[in-house]
Amino acid sequence: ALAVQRSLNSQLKFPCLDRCGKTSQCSRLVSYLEGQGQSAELWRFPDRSTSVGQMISSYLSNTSQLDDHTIHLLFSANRWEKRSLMETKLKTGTSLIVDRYSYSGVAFSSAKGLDFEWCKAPETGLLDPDLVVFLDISPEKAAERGGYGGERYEQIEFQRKVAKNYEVLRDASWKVVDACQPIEDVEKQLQEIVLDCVMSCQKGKPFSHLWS
Ligand code: 2DT
Repeated sequence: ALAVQRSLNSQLKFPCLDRCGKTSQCSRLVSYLEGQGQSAELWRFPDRSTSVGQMISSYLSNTSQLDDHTIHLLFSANRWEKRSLMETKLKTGTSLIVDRYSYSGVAFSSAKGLDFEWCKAPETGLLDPDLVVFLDISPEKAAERGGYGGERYEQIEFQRKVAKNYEVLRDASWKVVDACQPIEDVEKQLQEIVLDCVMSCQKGKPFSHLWS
């Protein structure tokens, strides 16, 4: 039964370095899917609207300090608190375009020196995306794009470590799109990849869970 209900939806994840353009591409994708007659929603992590999300937000803006393990678990908790809603949306036929997910959680926290497997552990059991798209940009190119903002992590040395961790996490199923191309080209490629995924999910596919 799950597979049948699952037949109308898909969830797609975008882990990336900062300033690769993922946030605007994600919202363009939602509009595109809607234009194709699909029900779609834009989600992002961290979801700063919850009380856990507010703790994360003040940490990111350097308003509060937290132990590296503690903030890692909060990022994870922020996904867990949305997990059942995520499942409900997917089961009722809405595709979710998710701006960052567990991959960012692992890539960023392990860039601080936390053990890679320890970082993966709390993500175990969250829904596995049907598609992961990596918008590829070098930390140097990303920094040239108007520079990094004032948030924690927006520093080139740190982003280099994050980029290395994404390489470790990346498997053959990830779609990699060159984020240095003109915005319209990136957009076209994403549309193709994503529509393809949404269509193939309509044929019916059971939920799977991290880390499969
Ligand atoms: P945005 O700039 O996309 O709002 O991200 N991050 C994100 C983590 O360290 N762990 C996580 O689990 C997630 C989802 C990446 C805010 C910053 O938060 C980092 C950049």
